[in-house]
Amino acid sequence: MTAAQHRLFVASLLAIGAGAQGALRAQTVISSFTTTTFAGSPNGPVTTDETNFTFNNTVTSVTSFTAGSTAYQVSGTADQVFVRRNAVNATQSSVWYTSTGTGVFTAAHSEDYGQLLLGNNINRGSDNTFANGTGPTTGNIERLDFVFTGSLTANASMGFAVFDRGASSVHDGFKIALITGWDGVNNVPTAYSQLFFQAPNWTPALNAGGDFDYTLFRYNANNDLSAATAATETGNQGIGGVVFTIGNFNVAPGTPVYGYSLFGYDVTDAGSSANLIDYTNTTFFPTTTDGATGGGGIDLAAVNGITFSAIPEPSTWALGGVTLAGLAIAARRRATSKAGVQTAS
Ligand SMILES: [Ca+2]
Ligand SMILES: [Ca+2]
Ligand SMILES: [Ca+2]
Repeated sequence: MTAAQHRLFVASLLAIGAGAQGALRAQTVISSFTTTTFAGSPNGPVTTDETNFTFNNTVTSVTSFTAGSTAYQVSGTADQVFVRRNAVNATQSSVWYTSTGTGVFTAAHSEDYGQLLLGNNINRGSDNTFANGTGPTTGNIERLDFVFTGSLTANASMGFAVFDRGASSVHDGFKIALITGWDGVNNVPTAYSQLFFQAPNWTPALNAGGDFDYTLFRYNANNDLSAATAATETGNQGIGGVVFTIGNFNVAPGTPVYGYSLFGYDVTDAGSSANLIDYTNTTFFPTTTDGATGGGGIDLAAVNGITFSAIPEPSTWALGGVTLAGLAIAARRRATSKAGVQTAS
């Protein structure tokens, strides 16, 4: 190989490396996922307004997923959730539960909107989360904060996933930013990463067991879900998911991260992430958000505040094996050398 050929060879390797890094920096639609189910004991009635309903208290958690060529596994769980509503908005909200028959629901009933969403259970979630209005199909949330009180340390293999109930290719758009500063006294974010997004109508829809039946529960008391105003509307859809890595947020490895916030697709930061802090500023958080896929229509599955980490590829393990073998040979050499020294003394 001539010097010129060598330079070309090195340049092509660098180009391949840059391409791979570029791929890692984009959010990626999840192509498959695995779950673990924890069966519960059925109970009902749980509230005066849902007297005829049974909740099976079953938790079905996402344990791993594949996005692009990377597999991820659960690595952490947030301990706090904050539901940010603008007081000028209506008090309506809407949630969904997977149903297994008339009046029988898979998950546990939740009496609090935030607690319903926090954790890892694809059997329930929120409906039209960021849609504003007085109708029953509105969630009236401006921002959802999922917080790791002790903070995380950003690393390149870290991923944050968002799951939406929906039909194939019509999943809802939304925006997301990492919380990089947190006031633990007042429980408010003080700094954000750059705002990132998933455009509407993403595909494919996923569901480990095919589409499922769900029932919508409506409420009109902000986060208080103890008394439903309606619970008869049903549907049949699947679950889609998207993973974001820290590269999407322009956050350097080693940076403390306190969790992330989700936003409707109409939220803007006008080029400054500081504008994401005040969710009551209607310049950046419109209070007229509609429930369309390009607005506030996302129907979150309750897989929120979970960090995932990329599972090293087999080739990396093989390389690690070679390295370990090398270390073992070096260790034997040192042991032999040391033994020799002992014999000499
Ligand atoms: Ca949806
Ligand atoms: Ca809004
Ligand atoms: Ca929706």
